[in-house]
Amino acid sequence: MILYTAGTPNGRKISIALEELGLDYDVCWVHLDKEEQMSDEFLAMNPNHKIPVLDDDGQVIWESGAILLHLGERYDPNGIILPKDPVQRMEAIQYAFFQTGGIGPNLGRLGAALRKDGEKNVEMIQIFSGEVIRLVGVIETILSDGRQYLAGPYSIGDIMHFPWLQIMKNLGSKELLASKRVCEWLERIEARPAVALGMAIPD
Ligand SMILES: N[C@@H](CCC(=O)N[C@@H](CS)C(=O)NCC(=O)O)C(=O)O
Repeated sequence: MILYTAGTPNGRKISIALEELGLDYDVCWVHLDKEEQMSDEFLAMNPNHKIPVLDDDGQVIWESGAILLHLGERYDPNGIILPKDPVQRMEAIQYAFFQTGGIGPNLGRLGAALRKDGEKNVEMIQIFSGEVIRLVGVIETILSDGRQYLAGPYSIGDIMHFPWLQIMKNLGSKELLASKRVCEWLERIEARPAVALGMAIPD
C-alpha cells in the first residue's frame, strides 16, 4: 500500500487509520508547496489534485472519507475503526460524512482566508469562523449524553474530525477551549498510541 500524503489534517486521517489497523504501508510525501499535486503522475491518480490518495495494490482511492471506509471494510475484522454493530457502523459513516461537509471545508477555507497575502476578506473570515464555531457547538451537544466517541465506540467519524479540531485547540481557539466535552474527547483520542504515530506522518 502506498499513501500519498502531506503534513496536513486530511493526510493524517489516513495515517492514523493505517496505524490503528497495524497495516504496512509506504509513504509518498506530496510537497504541496512545490505543487507536486499538479504533476501529470499525481493527476492521473486524482484529477482533483488533492491528498490523501491511497494506492492499495493498484486500486487507487481518493477522498479521505472513501479511503477510511475502504480500510474499515477491508482490513478491520475487529471493528477498530468501523464498528461491527450495524447501527453504530452507520453512525460512524454519518459522522464521517458530517466532517466532509462541515468542519473540513469550513475550517479549510477559514485557514486559507486567514493565510491569504494582502488585504484579508473580513466578511469571508466571519462567515467561515461563525460556521466552524457553530459546528464545534454541535459536536459539544452530541457528546453531552456522555458518549465517549461520536458514534459511541471509536470510529472513522472521530478520525475524520480529530486532526482538524486538534489544530483549533493547539491554536488556542477560545470557543473550542470553552467546549469542555470536545476538549475531553480530543484528549481521549490524542492518548491513543496509533494516533500519535499517525499524526507524526509524513514529518
Ligand atoms: N475532501 C478532500 C479534501 C482534501 C484536501 O483538501 N487536501 C488538501 C490538503 S489538506 C490538498 O491536497 N490541497 C492541494 C490543492 O488543493 O491543490 C478529502 O477529504 O480528502
